Amino acid sequence: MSGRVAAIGLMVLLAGCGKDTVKTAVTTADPIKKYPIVGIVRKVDPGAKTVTLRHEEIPGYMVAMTMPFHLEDKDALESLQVGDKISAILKVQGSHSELIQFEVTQAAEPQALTLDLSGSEAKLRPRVAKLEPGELVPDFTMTTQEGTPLKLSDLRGKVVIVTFIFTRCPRPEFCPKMDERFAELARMIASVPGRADKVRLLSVSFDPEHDTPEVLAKHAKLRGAKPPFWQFAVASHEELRKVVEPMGLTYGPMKDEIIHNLATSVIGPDGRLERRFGGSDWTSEDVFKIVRKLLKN
Ligand SMILES: [Cu+2]
Repeated sequence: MSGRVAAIGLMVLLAGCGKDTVKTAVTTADPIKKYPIVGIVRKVDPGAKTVTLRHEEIPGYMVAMTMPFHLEDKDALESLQVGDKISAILKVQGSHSELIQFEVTQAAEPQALTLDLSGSEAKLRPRVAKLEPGELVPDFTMTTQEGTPLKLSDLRGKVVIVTFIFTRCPRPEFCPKMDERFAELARMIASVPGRADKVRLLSVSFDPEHDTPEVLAKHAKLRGAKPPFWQFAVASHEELRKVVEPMGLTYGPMKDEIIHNLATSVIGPDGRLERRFGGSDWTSEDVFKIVRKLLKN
């Protein structure tokens, strides 16, 4: 009897702490942890309630990197600019995390302008770095897991799906997730005899310091990738510079910290961008549909 009274007492006590605390504290046994976070806004998605931050190391939690965070603060989501410096508290409970006490500590510099000479009159316009669908994807040279040089343009005539990874990636929702998606896609595409010949899956490492062809070959085998259909490759930083901005990839530096986002592109047989996916907010079915459409044309 006294035990039950104590339990009810505890619930009342918890109910007094605030709605959020009670809901999560009662439904899961995971403790709430809070970490101060500072970083720079790289992308804002008010619809998805996420802000992508390039953040500094979070001591005791994670190394510096660029990744999306959940943010409920509607005002902040609507007024944030890319380049804003922010500080917040990262509240983590089990697999759920979100930013609270979100504050802009320094507003972004005005957007970079570029001289546009394409029209009849020269004009200044905001720099557009990312490729739009229909635009030719710049060529670059890689080294495959077999140690062979490979240019993106060598794959002209095939539907090419490119993503960027590095094999040391510790975060399951990042590079390992891309590997998983590609494995699924590979299965879907190869389910019809002959179709795999018309498609190439390309996982390009941006970690040439570590991802040698030998390392990639081992990794590819673990992931069930069979070249040339699904090929792992690595490119130098100099070569990557040609495609990083157009393909929407952010990465580096690679010494003590790991910073990158996810960027996956579907390229048509004519070498033009069909569709670009940022983050992991897409499914293998999404890409498969596009591949089938491209193969019909
Ligand atoms: Cu990663």
